Amino acid sequence: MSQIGTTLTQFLTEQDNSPAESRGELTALLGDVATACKRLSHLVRMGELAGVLGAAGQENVQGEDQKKLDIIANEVFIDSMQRSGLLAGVASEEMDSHYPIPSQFKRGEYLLAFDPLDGSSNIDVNGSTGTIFSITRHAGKDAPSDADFLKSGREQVCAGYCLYSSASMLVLTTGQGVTGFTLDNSVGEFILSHPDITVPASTSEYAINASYSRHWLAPEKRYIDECNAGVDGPRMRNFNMRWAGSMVGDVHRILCRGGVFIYPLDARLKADGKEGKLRLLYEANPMGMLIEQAGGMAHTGTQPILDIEPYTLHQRVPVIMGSSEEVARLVEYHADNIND
Ligand code: AHM
Ligand code: MG
Repeated sequence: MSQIGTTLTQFLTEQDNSPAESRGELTALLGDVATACKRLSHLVRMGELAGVLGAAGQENVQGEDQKKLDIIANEVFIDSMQRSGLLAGVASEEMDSHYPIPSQFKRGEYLLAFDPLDGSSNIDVNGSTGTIFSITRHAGKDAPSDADFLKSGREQVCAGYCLYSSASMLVLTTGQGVTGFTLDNSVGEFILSHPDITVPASTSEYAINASYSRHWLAPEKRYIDECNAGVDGPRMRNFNMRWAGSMVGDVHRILCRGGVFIYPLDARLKADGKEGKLRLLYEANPMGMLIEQAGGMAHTGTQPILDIEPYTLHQRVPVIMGSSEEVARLVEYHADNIND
């Protein structure tokens, strides 16, 4: 049984119960993920001293302004991962279509989808940011196409994030619960610090960007109004609100102490022809797997996030995830609304 103080590699080796022919693969792949995260953690920490702050002066495929660090993080991650011999291709928030592993490197049978620097509006103000990743299998030896990345969240073999905050933490699941590792900069290793992370079923804390409240649809309006009515309202208790501006920061808090994270579809997004803000393949799916593995719920309001069959690489979805009692309540409000 792994104990606090175990290194990431030791933990993954002990946990590995895959068949002999693929044993060690995920450990090696996650070792490269860890290396990429250590490199990014260093850059984030250096901030202005490394010349990485500020805007890049260009947009990504989704029409969002890129920060310098969005682009650097994408490059650092690919550079750290492409020599693994285990990946067939990589897809990211910052690239229009997937990146095939170049022919000079060995091609493997896994696909990596990732958000290089989530919460990038926090970079310049030294707020929390993170990297989110999702790993699936690629059947066969052929070079993948974008369509090969379109797998439901249930097909993820591993998912996680690295939080860059007061400490850098790698939190991951291989389908056997959720474990957190803290970067010990003195030895350059992620060390097991948070074994068996579980999300409490009940909570009195929610996370939503309240500045969009005028655009919310009926289920979110009702849910948040009831929370805000406090002890005198139908919930008969006071709720607290937190919004980190970084999904990694918010989901990390929820994994630590419970809560519900909501980035709903609203009238503003609908008017733009969007199905949500957050992306399915490299934000909602990996975070959804972590939350479910920790005993919580991850839903769109109409279906569990992990059940969605994706149709496009940068697909967006509404997200409600965290403590199961609160997610279930908001999902009920969505059902009531359909029936109205
Ligand atoms: P990003 O990947 O471009 O940084 O966008 C995702 C982020 C999430 O981390 C965060 O929860 C959300 O966008 C914040 O959006 P908003 O600024 O609309 O509150
Ligand atoms: Mg993001």
